[in-house]
Amino acid sequence: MLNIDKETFKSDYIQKFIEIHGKDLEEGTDYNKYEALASLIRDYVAKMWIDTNKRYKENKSKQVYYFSMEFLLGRLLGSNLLNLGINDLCREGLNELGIDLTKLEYLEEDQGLGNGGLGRLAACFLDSMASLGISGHGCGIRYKHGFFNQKIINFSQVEVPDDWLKRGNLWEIKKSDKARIVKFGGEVKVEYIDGNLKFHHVNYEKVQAVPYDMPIVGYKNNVVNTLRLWSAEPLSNEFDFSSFNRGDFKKAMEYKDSVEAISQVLYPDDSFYEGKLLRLKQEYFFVSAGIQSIIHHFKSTGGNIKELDEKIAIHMNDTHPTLAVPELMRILVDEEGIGWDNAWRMTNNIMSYTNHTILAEALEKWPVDMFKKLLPRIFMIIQEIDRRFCEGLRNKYPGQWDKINKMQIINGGFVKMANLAIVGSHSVNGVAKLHTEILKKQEMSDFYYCYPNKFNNKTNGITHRRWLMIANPQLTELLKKTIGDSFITHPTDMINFQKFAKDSGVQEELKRIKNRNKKKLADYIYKVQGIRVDEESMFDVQVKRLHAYKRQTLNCIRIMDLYNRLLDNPNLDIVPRTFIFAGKSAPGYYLAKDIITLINTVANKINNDNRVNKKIKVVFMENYRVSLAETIIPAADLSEQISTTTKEASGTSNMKFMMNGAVTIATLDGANVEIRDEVGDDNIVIFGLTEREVLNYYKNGGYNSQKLINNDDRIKKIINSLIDGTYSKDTNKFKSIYQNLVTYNDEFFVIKDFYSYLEAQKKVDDLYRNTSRWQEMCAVNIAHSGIFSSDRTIKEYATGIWGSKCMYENLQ
Ligand code: 26W
Repeated sequence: MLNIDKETFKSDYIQKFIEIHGKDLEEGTDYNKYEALASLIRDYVAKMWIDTNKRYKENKSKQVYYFSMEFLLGRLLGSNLLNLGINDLCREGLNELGIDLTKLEYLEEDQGLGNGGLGRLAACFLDSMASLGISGHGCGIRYKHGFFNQKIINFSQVEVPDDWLKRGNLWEIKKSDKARIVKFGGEVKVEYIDGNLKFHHVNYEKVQAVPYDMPIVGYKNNVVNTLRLWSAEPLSNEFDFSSFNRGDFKKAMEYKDSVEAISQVLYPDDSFYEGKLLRLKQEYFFVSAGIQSIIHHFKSTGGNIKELDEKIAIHMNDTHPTLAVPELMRILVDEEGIGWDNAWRMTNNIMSYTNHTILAEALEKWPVDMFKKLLPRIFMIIQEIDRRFCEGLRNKYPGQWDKINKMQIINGGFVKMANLAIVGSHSVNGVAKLHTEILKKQEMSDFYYCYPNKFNNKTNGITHRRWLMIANPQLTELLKKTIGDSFITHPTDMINFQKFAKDSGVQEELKRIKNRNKKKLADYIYKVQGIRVDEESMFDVQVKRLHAYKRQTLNCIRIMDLYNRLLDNPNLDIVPRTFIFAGKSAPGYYLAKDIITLINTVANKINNDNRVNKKIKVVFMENYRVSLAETIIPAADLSEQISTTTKEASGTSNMKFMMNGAVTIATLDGANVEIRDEVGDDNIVIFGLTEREVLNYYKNGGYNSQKLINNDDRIKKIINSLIDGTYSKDTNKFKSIYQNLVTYNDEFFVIKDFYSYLEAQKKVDDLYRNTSRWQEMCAVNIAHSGIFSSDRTIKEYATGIWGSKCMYENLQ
């Protein structure tokens, strides 16, 4: 914890301001003031950072490296102030200087280097590792452009590039002296020396990987870990200067552009794999640079390479970093001269892998021809891994060719990344109990029966520091007042709040807090979208990536149905609701984009219809991102977690909502199941097909959406309104959605679950009308949310997978 007093802070701040801006504080813009504050905080952090690294070196503690293509950090000023323990002090100090800290915090650009769940999970994990005193660091890519900004124009999504670095990033430090070379293309020459094969990679193209380090501050524990993000930069001596001098700029520029392209932009695909060469380049680029730098650091701090697997652990966040397996083998075998068997044993001990989705279209597989050309030596190593693996399989399963083919790493002209990740790791985990069971029994069953001990579950979590303490300070205060502050370092202590669930004073306070958060959101909605919403209405929220399996369509068609019913019967007795949506679609995912257009079109119609707009309003909030989530989630009454059962691996917004005292309406999918187990059936509203039913339909058929629609006038009316001009004169506009539900037999059972969903929504209305009962439910949800802190998850990873220790006893 940083030890400074307010006066010192104030004078440091003024000094810093003058130093970086060369003018007086009074002359500065708000952004100047933000810059001075962030720079000062970075200075404060710097010493702790150095000390932490010294301690790690002295204690020879095992280092964990979390490899991820994505880190969705959001804003950092607030979380750094909180974790340093100087939030209040800074707020007061700045106040005395006439500066509003909150205003400065809002000026920070979100660091949006991730798509959704997987990237945000990585960010929560970094926060928890540092806060638990685990020597765990992130390794990823410093994309020049993060996830695109979403604008809604004419009711539809338009993508605008994210230029988050335009004013610089005050949290990073460029470490040019730690740059590494990553090799692409070329050929491999084989030599036979003293009875051993030697491999020489020649004629390759060199790409320079330059690290930018960011401090990851632990909560009041003097720990600062590192997030190292790699940027691709051309090497000046790789330019063909002779051609440059001859005026052939083109060639030189081509090299420069092709290198810079590697870290230019984050792929905006979520759960959808495209076999793009540039993506494969990105994957090898950061993994190779990361592993090289780990080995270099290990050796330069006196480590013996033969003990590498006792001293480091590398975690692969989904299959995107799987080339870490052959890259580590390459370095151990080709560069360190370690024999294959030993290198393989060590690699296996070091690597672990998390699967985040069972969707078939998300499985990465690279065409062999493309792979071989880009990474010739890595390809050879994978071939050798595969050869040995299949030899083992043939002994174990003689004659079972189907099984062996399915498990093979290189098969059917593709390199299958999940197979490589499983074979190369000592641990494979799913992200919620149900998801892990599905992996074991269905998607990865062959591997599970082959290596039952590798498979384990680690239910996801969220950092309660950002998602409760920063996002909802008033609720945090209420918890401190009622149960003390032990929950901050021991989040499962939140269970003590259960005692207050029926306390009318606490219930009233909970309602007051929610109302304040709702007012804040309502003001924001009015400010940015010009829509006035009723703060007294129930805020019914679905915010997440747009995806057919997440079923924003189900939510939307029940709103269309409600609209029909209100028009039929203006006195219909319902709880007034504001339906809030937000989320981005992948730019090439046309169905998801059409769903956004539909929601906005329905919103426009309903919001402008005076017959109904006192009772219901629909808002699609533009540009969903971490900072917006921090405003929306604490204001939600109802959390929509309505994916088709079996499809959502875990979900993590479900945990964020619960922690902020929203009630969940959910299918028994992903971590919803565990939330239900925690809070009990009385404190969550469950609907829809079960896992068994869904899997049975997928396996044996028997579902016919057309029949259901044709036999039901109410459903028929809604579905037809997609194409009969009710919502758009252009009757083709929502045809893709219509066809999806009708012609293509509704892959995600929207129609099948429709009535069950309506019934559940009716139950929500009834519960909400009973204010005391509703507040009790909110309190129970808050009390049980502690187990979904990522501190719990990370402890499980540390003890169950990485074999690393928490440094601080009080956090055990
Ligand atoms: C290569 C294309 C691609 C891109 C992203 C494939 C797969 C992904 C991610 C794994 C998708 C993702 O973010 N999955 C989400 O991970 C969360 C964290 O574990 C879970 O909570 C979500 O349920 C899961 O959808």
